[in-house]
Amino acid sequence: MAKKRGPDLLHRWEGNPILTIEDIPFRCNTVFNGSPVKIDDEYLILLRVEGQQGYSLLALARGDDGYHFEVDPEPVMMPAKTGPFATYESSGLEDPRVTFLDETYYVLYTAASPYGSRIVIAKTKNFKTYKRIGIISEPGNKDGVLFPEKINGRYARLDRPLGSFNSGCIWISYSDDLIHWGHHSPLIEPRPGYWDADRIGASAPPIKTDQGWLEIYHGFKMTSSGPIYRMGTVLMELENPGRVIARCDEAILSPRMDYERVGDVNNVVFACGAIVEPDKQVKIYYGGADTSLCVATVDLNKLIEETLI
Ligand code: BMA
Repeated sequence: MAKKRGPDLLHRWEGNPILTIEDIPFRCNTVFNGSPVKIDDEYLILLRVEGQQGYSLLALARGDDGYHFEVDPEPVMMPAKTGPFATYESSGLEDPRVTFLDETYYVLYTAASPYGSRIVIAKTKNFKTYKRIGIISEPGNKDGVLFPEKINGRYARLDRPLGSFNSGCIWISYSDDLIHWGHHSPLIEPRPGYWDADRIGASAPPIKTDQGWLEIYHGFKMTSSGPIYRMGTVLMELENPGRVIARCDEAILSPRMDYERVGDVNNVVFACGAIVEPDKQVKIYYGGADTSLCVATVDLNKLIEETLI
């Protein structure tokens, strides 16, 4: 008998969600989007946790198999109360993305405030102490992800400045020092008629593969009952990632399970990072309905193949 194909390319872990507020040792409203790293055999996930006040902060989860996690007793990053970052973080720290580069873990997160979203870069070596090093975008920008290596001698990142009609494209930019960014150019845009018709943004830090840089991004399509957030992929040239090799037609994951369908924001799957295991299985960590953290897996070659179709 032919093997039954599921509706999604990604395979959800049967034990999803991996984290809910029941797993957070301090009182909070919700836990959702998180960015993973694997250091030796330990998995860490930098999590977005929304407090009861309504703004988000960052917490840290630790585990040894990629599926079971414990969360540290205290948040690891709170919105700055004083200094140059405070003005732009008064409504919280959102959607961290972690990249290992130059022996350092860099965290790009969205600083939220009445001035609009801005991208901040911070760094850590131990995930206990974090040093903010710069505000690297104008207001109206978010979804910043840093490439894990320099490209032709310059740092590179993707982000999503808001464009006309509250929509926006994914852009690429370059920098010599991680603080001052330029050479901005659009990479991909929303596609009318598709699952990513109305808004898109970078999700995971780009993954280097033999065939190019693989970006797992998110997109939404507006419906009469609100947006549906899905995940997809785009492949960029290794030497010049501003050039797209291929983009998936089909979403790789759509909200279908109750924990993706129903929550603080319904119908959302939203990734902030992935781990590529030595056997090329990819674990993609994603928020479900802005109310839990989940994981789904897929073979890296399959992900690339489906992008190239
Ligand atoms: C985006 C971000 C994400 C969130 C998603 C769905 O704009 O704010 O943190 O998961 O919306 O609400």
